[in-house]
Amino acid sequence: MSIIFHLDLDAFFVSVEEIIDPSIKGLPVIVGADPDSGRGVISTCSYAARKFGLHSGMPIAEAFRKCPNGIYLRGHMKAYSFYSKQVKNLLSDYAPEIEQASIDEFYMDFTGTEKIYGNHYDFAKFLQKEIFDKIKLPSSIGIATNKTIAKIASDYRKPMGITEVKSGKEKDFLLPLKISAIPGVGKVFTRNLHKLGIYYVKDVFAYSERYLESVFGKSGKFLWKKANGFGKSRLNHFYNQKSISKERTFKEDIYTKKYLEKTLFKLTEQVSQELRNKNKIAATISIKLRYSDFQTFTRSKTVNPTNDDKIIFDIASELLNKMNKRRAGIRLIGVALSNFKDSTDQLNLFDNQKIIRANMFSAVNSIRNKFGFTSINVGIK
Ligand code: TTP
Ligand code: MG
Repeated sequence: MSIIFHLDLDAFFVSVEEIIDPSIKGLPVIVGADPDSGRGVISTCSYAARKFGLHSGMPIAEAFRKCPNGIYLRGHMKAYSFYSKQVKNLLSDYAPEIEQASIDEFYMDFTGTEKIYGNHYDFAKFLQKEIFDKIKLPSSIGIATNKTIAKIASDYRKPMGITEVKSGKEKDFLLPLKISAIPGVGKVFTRNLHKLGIYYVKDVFAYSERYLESVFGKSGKFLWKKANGFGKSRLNHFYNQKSISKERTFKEDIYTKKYLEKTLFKLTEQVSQELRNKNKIAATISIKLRYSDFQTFTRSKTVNPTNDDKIIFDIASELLNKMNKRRAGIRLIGVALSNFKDSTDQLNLFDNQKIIRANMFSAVNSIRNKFGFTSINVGIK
């Protein structure tokens, strides 16, 4: 049985703004678009602002009507990334395995750690206090046997909450919750579920799995599984220590395919270089895309293990083309390599082409290690 913690920072952007300017603590603070512009939405707002009915994604003009005396800030993206890294570093000191799921949320696998850290609830309290004392950020933690329940649990009692759902109690915990508490059940799905009289998780059981699937397809099946307390326990390898990853956040949303491919090319060059420095070859190539509305997707492909820039880039761009079907702008792109083997396993001695490429890359590596990454460019297109 697994033990997964999900830690989510409370009102994250606002909490960072409160570190930058402590005089705004406790006030209705809104980070997002400029209300004078009349366009754009709230990124997030303080709990004091939430009392006025404000929330992430609300049009800024509506927010201003509801809360004209709020403090409206545009935000400091660099500071948010900096604090996010601080939190990750601190958690990495304790968590054997960690997956960062967004800028302010982390899954950690603490299976089998009771002997080292004591009971899970007290340890979660300790972690929460460490982050608050050392980084000055409030957070909430959910503890459960899988990722889905842990995420729902971290959201259950916010801010500065800790919720533990013991093994076997998953369904009891879920039944009284609103259907929208299930991650992935968005606005439109919620509205459609209301039409069937499904307002709470317990209402799902008025219908059979087959019926829900017949009405909603895959989403119906997904809903049934989640309502029954099922979820994954394995952390996503995109972020764990057994992978090499690089990502880039754009200042402006990107719509041009060419520019995305160029960025992807640079990133694959960098991860491949790091891979070769470690004398490894990787079998799994993953890419990650975040759209302007913060929806984030990853996709992976497993192939014959390689450390060859060209092969890695070709697979990464194939994944990109398969994935990028939406019209929305792209805010972030990332690439990760995982599933490593030692590079000595790789070469078939009779494969001359491979040996030539391997020798070339080894030469490129030593030049780059000596003179810096940009000292040499390898054309692979
Ligand atoms: P959340 O964790 O969803 O929100 P939060 O941390 O502000 O508040 P909570 O206490 O409920 O966890 O998102 C983390 C950050 O991501 C948030 O501070 C701002 C940003 N964000 C957006 O920019 N737009 C959005 O629509 C959402 C949901 C978040
Ligand atoms: Mg949060």
